[in-house]
Amino acid sequence: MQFLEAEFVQGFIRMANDGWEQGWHERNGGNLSYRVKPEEVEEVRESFVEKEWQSIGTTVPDLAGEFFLVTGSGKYFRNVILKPEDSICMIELDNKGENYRIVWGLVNGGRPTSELPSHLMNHEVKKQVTNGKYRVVYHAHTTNLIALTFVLPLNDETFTRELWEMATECPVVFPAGVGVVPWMVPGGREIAVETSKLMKEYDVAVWAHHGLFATGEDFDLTFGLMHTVEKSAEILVKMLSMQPQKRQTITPDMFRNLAKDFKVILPEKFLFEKEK
Ligand code: 2HA
Ligand code: ZN
Repeated sequence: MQFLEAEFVQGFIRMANDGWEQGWHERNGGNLSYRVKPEEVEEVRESFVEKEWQSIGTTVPDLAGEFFLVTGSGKYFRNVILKPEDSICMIELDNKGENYRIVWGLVNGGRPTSELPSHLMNHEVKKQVTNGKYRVVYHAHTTNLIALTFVLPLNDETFTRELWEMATECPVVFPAGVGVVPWMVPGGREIAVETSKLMKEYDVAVWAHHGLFATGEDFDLTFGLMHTVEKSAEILVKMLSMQPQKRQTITPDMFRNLAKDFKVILPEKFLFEKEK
């Protein structure tokens, strides 16, 4: 099969373009990665041209030998649908999870996303805690959520509770809540370590004054998660712009009732009584 015809490649390209159309990917902002299934690797293996091994910049032993489809460093989400072979690549990890090599794409040169350490460390944690179910890691510069990181205290409890209150579906879509990483230099191992620690517990991590990371089983669920969190952030920005106090909202007991009917577990640490 032609590489670009494979369903997982088509799904990746569509998701990148959906993010572009949402306005979350100015210039080269954001990045996307997908842990490719073994049978999908075989579908496209005949297209591989293996390049030299390079250091990942961190170690991910539980991902040794795996293949990933990733956006390229400095590449624009806008261009993924127009020239995928120049904008994205498939990489293979070595048998220690220390090095990668490009096996397809980035035909005009370049490297995988500058956030490769964060993507791979998140994949490693999610592979462990979901028994291999999760395959997608997505980073976007979501406008309203970023705006909130200048206004709300930077902790998991506040972000989770405020986002949950803005739309009844939120606690059902992300019942575990969201984690918050304070401002850190992007692109390196340190921010990757902090983010992947949060990913043991959450599917979403906020990067203060920068953007969001979302993880999930497939493209639809991961994009939908990003979209739901950002929509909720937009409602909160609109609400705070009208008046600082809520006249009415969803209360902790209402969340407990919702949890019962929708059969989700909502951690009590997010259902605190607020000070008046
Ligand atoms: O430019 O979003 O975090 C890509 C990024 C870095
Ligand atoms: Zn970014």
